[in-house]
Amino acid sequence: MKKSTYYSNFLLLIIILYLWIFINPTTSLIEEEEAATIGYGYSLQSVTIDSSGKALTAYLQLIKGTSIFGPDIKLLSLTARLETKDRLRIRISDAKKPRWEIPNDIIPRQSPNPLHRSLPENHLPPPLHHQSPSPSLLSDPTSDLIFTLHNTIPFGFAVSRRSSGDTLFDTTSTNLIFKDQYIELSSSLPPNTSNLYGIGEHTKSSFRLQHNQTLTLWNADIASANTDVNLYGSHPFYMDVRSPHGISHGVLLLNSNGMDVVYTGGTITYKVIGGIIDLYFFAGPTPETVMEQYTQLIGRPAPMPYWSFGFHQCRYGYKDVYDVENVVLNYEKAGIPLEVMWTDIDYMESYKDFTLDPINFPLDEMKKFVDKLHKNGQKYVLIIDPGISVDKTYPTYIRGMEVGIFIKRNGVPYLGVVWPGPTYFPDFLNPSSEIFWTNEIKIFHELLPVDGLWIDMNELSNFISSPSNPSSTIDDPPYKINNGGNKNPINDRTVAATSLHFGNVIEYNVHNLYGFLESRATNLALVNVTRKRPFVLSRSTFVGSGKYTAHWTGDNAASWDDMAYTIPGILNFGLFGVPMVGADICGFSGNTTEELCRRWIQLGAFYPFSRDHSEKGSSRQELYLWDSVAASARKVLKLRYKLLPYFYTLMYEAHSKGTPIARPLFFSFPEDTNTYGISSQFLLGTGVLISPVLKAGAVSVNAYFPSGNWFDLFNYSRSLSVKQGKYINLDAPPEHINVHIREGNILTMQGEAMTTQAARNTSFELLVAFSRKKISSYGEVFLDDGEDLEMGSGDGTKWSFITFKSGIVSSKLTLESKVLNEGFALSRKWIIDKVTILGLGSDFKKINGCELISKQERRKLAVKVGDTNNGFVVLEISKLSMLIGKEF
Ligand code: MIG
Repeated sequence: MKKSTYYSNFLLLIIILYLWIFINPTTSLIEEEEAATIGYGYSLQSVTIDSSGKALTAYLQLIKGTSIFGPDIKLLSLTARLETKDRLRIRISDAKKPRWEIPNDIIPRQSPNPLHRSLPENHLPPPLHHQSPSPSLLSDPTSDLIFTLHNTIPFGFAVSRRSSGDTLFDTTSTNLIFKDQYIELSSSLPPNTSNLYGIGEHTKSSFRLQHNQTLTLWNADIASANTDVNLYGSHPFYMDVRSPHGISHGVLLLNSNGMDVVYTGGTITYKVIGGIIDLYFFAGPTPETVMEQYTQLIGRPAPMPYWSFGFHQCRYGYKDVYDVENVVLNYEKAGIPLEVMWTDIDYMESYKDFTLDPINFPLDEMKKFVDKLHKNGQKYVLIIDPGISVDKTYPTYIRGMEVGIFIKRNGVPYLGVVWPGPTYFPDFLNPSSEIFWTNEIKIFHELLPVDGLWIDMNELSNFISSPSNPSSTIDDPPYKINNGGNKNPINDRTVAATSLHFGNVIEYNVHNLYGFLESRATNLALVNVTRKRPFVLSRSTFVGSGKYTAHWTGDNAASWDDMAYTIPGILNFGLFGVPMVGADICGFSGNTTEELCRRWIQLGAFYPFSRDHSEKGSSRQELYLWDSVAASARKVLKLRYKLLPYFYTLMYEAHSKGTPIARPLFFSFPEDTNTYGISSQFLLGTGVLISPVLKAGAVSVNAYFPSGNWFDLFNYSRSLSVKQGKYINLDAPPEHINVHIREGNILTMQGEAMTTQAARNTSFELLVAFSRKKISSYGEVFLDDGEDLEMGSGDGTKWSFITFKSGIVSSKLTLESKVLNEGFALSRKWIIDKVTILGLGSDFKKINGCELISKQERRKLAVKVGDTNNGFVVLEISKLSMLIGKEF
């Protein structure tokens, strides 16, 4: 055969192989190859259940291996344990050799297995009698979760819900595969009743996961304008909301290795290239309780400073400090509140962290600028990147080399290229990195007192890809995850997988943890340096990142689609335990338009984290640049600032219970299955519904309203009475976004202002959306100084928590408060000056009188009866001047 024909045949073969892989995207090679092989998988070897009935250990013996992706591990140990009544953990690993597991200081876990002793080499566990028909059970009567281990060939397991008999997870119709660099675990799901949310980070058009897709997790610097590919963070967690009652549970595969999650609707299959199976089930049964249970394990979200709920302006490409100062000035002139001014990498000298460009951002001017911001009650945040410029005259580099802080490969620091050119990357797995990082931040903070830090490029992002080391399969593992949607090499534009971290841990295993670790180090550094509650914004995240950082959804484009996709993006991060999340308002890349920017600020004013940001070279998009955008911005940000106490109280709820700030509708309406598929609206807390315009040219919005009475927050007398949940076509003229409060909620609001600090000095207003159906309407407010390290802990002298209840008691309408820790609220002399009550029937047009009763006083109050609309009466009680810290 001539050489050329040989090659062309070879090429043809490769093309055929590729085509074959391509047309079979959801079935693995193993399933294909082994479909006909009988007896593949593992069999149970011995099962021990401890006396409490809450923990079980078994050994799994390989029946027959497969020939691809490397040799199978012959003996596995399995433990299952009800760690709490609401949490079941199933752990499967090599019985004889430790494998990579996420360190306990990253996510603290219980010791995996009270029964398991590492098996000595050459020792086999006693065989099980395979004909034994009875499965082994973990079924503790206090728990709603039941674990069943089936003694079949191959073995399988299932998790079910005691109260409903529903099967939550079931591996029995599939085979477990467990190799060094390939683990496959699959469960069947009831496709008609199971609704999955989560598994990210990806940009998606639909919040509910659609069937027949592969979700890849491998942190990458891929712009979020790309849909359905792996992005900056990895969260192998989903919530399963079961129709028709919305009974929910959560599932976490705690694993930091690269993976593909294949979801068909009828099955979910994890294909993981390392680590172990460490699977957690959270019993719910409501979405809120799933979040409470999930964040109990992974860590509760960090409290965010009060000021971070103000409006933020950023841009990549600000020319100099004067440019930035003008932006601040123009916001003021336009009467649009601006809380935080940001600078991107432009401020640095040659893109080196902790330096200032002496020409365009000279220290003296920057100091004056930051000082002026602070005097105005405003804040300043800037960006830092992980890559440290390799420059022998650069102090940060010199100090880093002295402590040997950088990730290594082949015995020397791994050399990458980022903005400054050649860079080394700090190894945040190294315990010394915290001292190093804190010191760098301290030195810089002494020069320029920044209020928060923005950490970018921490996937890790690298402008070059290193060739694989041919002598191992680490850089180029046998199973190719679908990196970048294109099965890109895992080394693609990141640090090589064979690089080494502290303790000789390979990058391969900890790649997805880098952003998490940098967030932790940055958070701790800010705590040490400022002694105030830190604000960190990280692009890359992992399970548990919420305890250290906020997140934005990265590089979207200035397009209508991308604006719409921010809603699923933000809702997902709520489920991931990162409630402080936003998206670049008006769009990052490409040129925005007046209309898009106007609609985007209308929506973005209600993101938990609200920041306008754009790319260098794109047209400028500060909100004051167009009159119509400025007018809209004033209107919606005014409402945001009035709602600041509500946002902040939701932050407190997130911090104490893990409940997201921005929530899917099914959190409040789990019995309404129509809410399961909604991706274009969201709730703030339980009762504020945001229904944005997401289409060019539209002046109305078709929005879904679950049953109940809803009141327009921009105009209280406009209301909707919805008997049964339905879509309603609402007017949405160019300057307007529909924001409604549902009956049964009481909002604690304050006045509008140009800064959060000024807003906090205004008096409170209670807005009661009265409910005739519910026994009482409810609301709460958390108050503290907004920047204490702790939020709501300690001896209670530094915070107050007040709840409000309203209902009809012996034919009188009442509103009462309960105050926990009155001291703090009283010390601030905060008063409630106004109460507005919506949703009363026309019988309230005539009122006999109104009285304020508290321990201290009893006085008559004047009530204004407002317009009747749609059969509702609005009552206003003003000039109340009652201390919020005193119960009434
Ligand atoms: O290579 O710092 O997502 O927000 O403006 C791009 C410049 C680096 C990516 C971030 C974006 C930021 C930009 N950064």
